[in-house]
Amino acid sequence: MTEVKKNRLDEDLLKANGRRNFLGKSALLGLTGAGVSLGLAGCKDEIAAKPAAAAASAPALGREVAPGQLDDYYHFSSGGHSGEARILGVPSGRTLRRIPIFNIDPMVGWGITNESKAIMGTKPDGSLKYTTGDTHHVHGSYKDGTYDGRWLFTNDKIHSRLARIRMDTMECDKITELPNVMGFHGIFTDKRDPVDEKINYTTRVFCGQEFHTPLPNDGRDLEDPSKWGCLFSCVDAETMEVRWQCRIDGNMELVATSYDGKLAGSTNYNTENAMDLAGMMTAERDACTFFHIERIEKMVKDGKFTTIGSSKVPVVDGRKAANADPKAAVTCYVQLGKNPHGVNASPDGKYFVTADKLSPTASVIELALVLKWFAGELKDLKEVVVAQPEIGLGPLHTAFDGKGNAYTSLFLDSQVVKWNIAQAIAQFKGDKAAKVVLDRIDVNFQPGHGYSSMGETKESDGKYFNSGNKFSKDRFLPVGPLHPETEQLINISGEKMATIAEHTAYPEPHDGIIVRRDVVKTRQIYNMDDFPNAVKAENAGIERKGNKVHVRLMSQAPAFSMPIIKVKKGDEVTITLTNHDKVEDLTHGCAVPTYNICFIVNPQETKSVTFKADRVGAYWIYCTHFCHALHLEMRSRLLIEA
Ligand code: CUK
Ligand code: CUA
Ligand code: CA
Repeated sequence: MTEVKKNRLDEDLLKANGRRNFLGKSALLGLTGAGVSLGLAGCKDEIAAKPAAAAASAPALGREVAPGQLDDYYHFSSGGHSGEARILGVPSGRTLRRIPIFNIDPMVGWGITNESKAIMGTKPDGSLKYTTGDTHHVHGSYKDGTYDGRWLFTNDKIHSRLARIRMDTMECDKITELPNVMGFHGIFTDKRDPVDEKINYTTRVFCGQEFHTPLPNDGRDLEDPSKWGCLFSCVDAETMEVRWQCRIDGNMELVATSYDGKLAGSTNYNTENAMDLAGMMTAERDACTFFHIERIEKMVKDGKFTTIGSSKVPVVDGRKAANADPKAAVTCYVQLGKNPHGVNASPDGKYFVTADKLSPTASVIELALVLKWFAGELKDLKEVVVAQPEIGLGPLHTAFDGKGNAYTSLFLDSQVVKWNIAQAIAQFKGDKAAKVVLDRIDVNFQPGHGYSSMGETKESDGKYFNSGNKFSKDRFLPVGPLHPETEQLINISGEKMATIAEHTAYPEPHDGIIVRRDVVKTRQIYNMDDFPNAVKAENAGIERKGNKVHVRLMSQAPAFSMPIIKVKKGDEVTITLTNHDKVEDLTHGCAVPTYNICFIVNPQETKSVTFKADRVGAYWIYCTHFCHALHLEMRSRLLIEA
């Protein structure tokens, strides 16, 4: 029991003692290095008071989560061109769940059942419109500046779609395709309403467009890039409808939102509006484009917008030429380093920090000054950049510890660098004694995103940092030419960063968030009445209407409600299956051999599939999910007669 406690972070205890005070105790014991302070952070005083040697000999502190014990954090990760999202445990690194979104997943039946197809979107013939996707960023919904555990949102870069995941079941429930957008990359939820004080939660999701295209993309202007453009889209978090779009100059990479709800920003690496690699690197400086949310919504309200092609979504002009007057502008373009990549909001709500990829700098933008510029009270927009520390080569993304420090991934240096924001500002003002860079750690290898525990909220707690490394090379057993990627967990609770663990990731996660476990409240059993097509004893059985046959089936371990199902060749068969087991973790499967059908039903859940019975014969419908000692016997005969 003691062993287990040692590795647990106890939030209440931390609060009661005060983190600084508590970590101070660890420091007094002379404990530095991998995971030690993390491991001790949650233990009772008598454990902390143990001799240093005893504590130091504990195995892999901060990483081990004993059998049967739970992780302290959820790690919600994107899955790149796998098209899915994932849930891992922190600090164990255990994979807890994969959430299919834009991909097909036979384990759950995503892309196979009628219900999932309706969410994914179908062509007139009923087949899926798309079966591929590329998820880069996962962000949660907010309330009072921190996660409210309601929704996750993620992007599909290939087909410019935004997906919503409900966090009680961890299932995708809506997907929206953005009109006239290609290369939808950056995404961020808003954190409150810019106007209404009472709306202190997420109502919008902002989506950036990375690849400019003709607008509309209907064959016109193919040879005239001056007419191409990029749209910043605002999606309603509740209805998932696109509220408005804002056309800008250049492009959009990552997106960030301010804690007051007033501003969104997006890095802009192609201010050149170039068509090729060389062209996109000609300007010595690029920009972060800022959006004044309240003003854009006012313009939409006042009818000051256009529409593009067949889309009815209002499009506001955010290009430079139309936004020269600060007092009326809906956008501004803040100059910073060359080809910037990430932009992240500091948890104190004061700054956006950009990682200037092709410059060795990060840029710190003070948001109050951006608002001052929009109010016409700042002479020069350049003044909003209050620091630009040199931190290393290939900076991509920045995370925060809630103690004033930033952690930026350096792709080219293959490092994470810890630096202090206040010191960077002092240095920018001329303080030669400022100590900006505090620590560096090598990562294996070449990091993309880095993110910290609760780091994108006001509750940033400075414990864990995950480095999403793009190459693993020789770190794991070789498995052919395709290597896994590395998620490298780093303890950032002390002065020095220390690696706790490395684990593999199936390509290719980009970004993620690390969420305290108490934020997440999942349900274990569905409510049967939430499914309008639920099969109950009174409607179970076969119903025929012409050549349309509806098989209403129930499952209860270890049997399906019908041992035999007879249909005729040429019938269009719909099987609706409701799982009547009301026991936690008692899931059944349903597979139909040679008909390409495979899905599961969780306790009290209903799903359906439809197929054409175009081949005669006997087919054993069987349960795919081990559910009972008689799981293998859980089958039903489908007889398709000539
Ligand atoms: S991007 Cu991949 S490492 Cu899509 Cu957020 Cu930076
Ligand atoms: Cu039901 Cu296996
Ligand atoms: Ca550029």
